[in-house]
Amino acid sequence: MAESVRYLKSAVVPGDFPQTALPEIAVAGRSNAGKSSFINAWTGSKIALVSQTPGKTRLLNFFNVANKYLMVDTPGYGFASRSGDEVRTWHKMIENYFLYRKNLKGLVLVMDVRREWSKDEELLKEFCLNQDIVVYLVLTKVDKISRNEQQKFLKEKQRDSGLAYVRLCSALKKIGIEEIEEEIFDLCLKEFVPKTLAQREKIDKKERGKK
Ligand SMILES: Nc1nc2c(ncn2[C@@H]2O[C@H](COP(=O)(O)OP(=O)(O)OP(=O)(O)O)[C@@H](O)[C@H]2O)c(=O)[nH]1
Ligand SMILES: [Mg+2]
Repeated sequence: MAESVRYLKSAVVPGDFPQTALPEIAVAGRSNAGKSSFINAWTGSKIALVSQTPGKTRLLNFFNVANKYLMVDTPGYGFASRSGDEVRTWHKMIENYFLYRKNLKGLVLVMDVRREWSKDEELLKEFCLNQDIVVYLVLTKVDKISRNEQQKFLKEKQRDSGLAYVRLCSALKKIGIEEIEEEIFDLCLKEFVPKTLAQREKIDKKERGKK
């Protein structure tokens, strides 16, 4: 469990993204998939907004986790009642983020375990893999189905996504969260997290100077 997590800022364009040397992971997925809930379970907080209404998260929300890395909550795609303009704005924002964010080391793709792998997930996956960003698939809300179904959906998603890392979890019941946290940390963040105290202090000082 993360020691401390704090909200840094919300942003849309690269010029507004927080400037930091810390590595970053982004959490993306379909609207209402459970992204914000997953971030809260991961960080042991209620920092990311969760709502019954799809489309709650509209901007890229940056969080600092224990001064070790940043986590970014991204707005979901596939929200049917969004207007054409909103969809275009979303596309531009996501494209700018995934193309230009140098800090980004891993994508956590969150899906409701019961949903099918679609071309939206495929696009995000391809986009990231082409830039050597690790893609980690989290199938959430497993508390809603039986163990047999969980295994069935897991196999299906492993097959359809072709991804090496596909894991089951429930943000609600805190199932699988710690294992996922450890695995993602080892895969995406460990080698980039400052190792010495001096390095940590340098980064902290830089961040303080920006406020
Ligand atoms: N049963 C169950 N419900 C969950 C779980 N995770 C999220 N939910 C519910 O699913 C709904 C959407 O969760 P959010 O975390 O807001 O989803 P999101 O992907 O951030 O949604 P947007 O920001 O709108 O794209 C909320 O009603 C949550 O309470 C889970 O593990 N189990
Ligand atoms: Mg959200």
